[in-house]
Amino acid sequence: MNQSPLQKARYQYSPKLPGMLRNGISEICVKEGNATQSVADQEKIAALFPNTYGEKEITFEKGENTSAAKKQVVGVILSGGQAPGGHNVICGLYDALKATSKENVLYGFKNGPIGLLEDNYVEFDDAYIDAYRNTGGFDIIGSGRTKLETEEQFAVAAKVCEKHGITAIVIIGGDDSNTNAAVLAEYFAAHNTGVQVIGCPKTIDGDLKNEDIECSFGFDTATKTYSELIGNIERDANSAKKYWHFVKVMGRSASHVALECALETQPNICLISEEVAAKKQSLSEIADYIADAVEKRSANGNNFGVAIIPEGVVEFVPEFKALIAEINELLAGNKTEEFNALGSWEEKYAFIEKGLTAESMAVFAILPQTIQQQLFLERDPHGNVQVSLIESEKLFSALVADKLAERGYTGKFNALHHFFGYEGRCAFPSNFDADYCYSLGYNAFMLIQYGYNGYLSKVSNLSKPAEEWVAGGMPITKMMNIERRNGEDKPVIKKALVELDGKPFKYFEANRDTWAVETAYTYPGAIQYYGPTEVCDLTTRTLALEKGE
Ligand code: FBP
Repeated sequence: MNQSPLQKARYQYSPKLPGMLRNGISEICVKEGNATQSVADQEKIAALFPNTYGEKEITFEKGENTSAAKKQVVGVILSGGQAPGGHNVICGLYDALKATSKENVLYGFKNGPIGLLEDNYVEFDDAYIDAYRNTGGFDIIGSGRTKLETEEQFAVAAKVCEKHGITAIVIIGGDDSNTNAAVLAEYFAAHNTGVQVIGCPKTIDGDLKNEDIECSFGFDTATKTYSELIGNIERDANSAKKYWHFVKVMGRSASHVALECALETQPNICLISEEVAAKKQSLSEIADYIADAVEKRSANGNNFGVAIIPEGVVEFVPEFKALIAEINELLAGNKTEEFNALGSWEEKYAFIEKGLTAESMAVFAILPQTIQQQLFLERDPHGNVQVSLIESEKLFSALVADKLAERGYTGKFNALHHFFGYEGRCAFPSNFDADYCYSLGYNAFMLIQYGYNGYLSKVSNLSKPAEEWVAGGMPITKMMNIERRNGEDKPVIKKALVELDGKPFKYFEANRDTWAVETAYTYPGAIQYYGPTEVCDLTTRTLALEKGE
């Protein structure tokens, strides 16, 4: 394979471990803390996890390693969307495992959780691992979105583990995958399989975080990548002074990515979905808010701007949510065929008009026709509207154009559109993500070696230099509560949305009116892998603000 100069150089990078893990495997001891409780619904969660609930939080320290000598055969799985650093989790895991004993084995199950069920795997060796050190992507073994959640699947997983003599499974995934990791851990314990399960917190969305997990890996690199591009666009906008750029950024539901990019680049507008929901903002109100900025800037001679739109925002607009629910109902079952049989858009429109309530029709009517049609064309296998495919950046620029026209605005408003998502998911991990991920993997092996089951690999104190990071583990059940999912009460890890009373949002809120009117852009530039520490090892503004820095 032809390698870029950067890839060759990154092979030589040595990821930084937390100080307490730097003295070699024989010098890592464990300190047990207090017994834990789930964040809510304690009785219910305890009843669902009789074998793994209430375990102690643990921290690793420098000291004599007292773990039992045992051959470890570990299987690792990458689950869900790509996030920069996944390869380094596997590298850290492999290095710790081999440093403990050359006899230890690491298998990678291919293409996500399905690899475990289909017994589709690769056995890692030095050459294989070395080709992926400090690189982006999940192509080392591939990823997938199959969920490991049923008893039948767990039974198959147990058989596969037995066949290979597997002692532990490491699942690298987001909130859902780690929820399932906890359920699998409980199953393995209840069935005396002797197989441990350890999770690692992944997702660029940044929504797997809580009082124990300061951030999921990949968020740092992905937001730096988007922020670089947004900063470049801001500079272009400020040079040409003729376009308003509407930039949609990934993040299925929570707006952490949008908020971090706004903190990095100080755009004129950034919508925060959680605020839209809290204030029950309508599409019209949001369009008014953006149009106000367009008018004020135009009055100052600035016919340009940058607006960041979080991917999931439309689902947080109450009236839009109601519209989607009605459309799903309108086309349920064989009504889709009836709809599709209608010839022209006019006929379809009349069908829609007849089927929607007056409130939802009023919302539908103000949408640009391309968006109206998207709502009926893009359906998932269950026939539901695929909200994530709605081009919300185009939706909002069109609504703003309509608003301006209504107001009799005579200035200029030329919109351009962008979507940044996949561009950031497989970038070479920043030094932060390279170090954090390697540490998560290394640490996951220490949790295995010390016999823990149903734990999330935890590395904290992340806003400080890696030397001061704290390595340990937290029972996954501690992060769980009961939520209603598909009509059933389920134990799940609570998804972290942007907190409107949190410091990152408060900082943004305190500054955004100025940023809306003035041109206060900041240009983060490309991720730097080599150079001054204050440039290369810096983590996110979100984390710094959360830590009061
Ligand atoms: P994970 O939650 O699995 O990490 O994936 C996050 C994400 O990148 C979202 O930001 C995005 O909405 C989604 O995946 C896209 O999914 P897909 O890769 O299946 O198109």
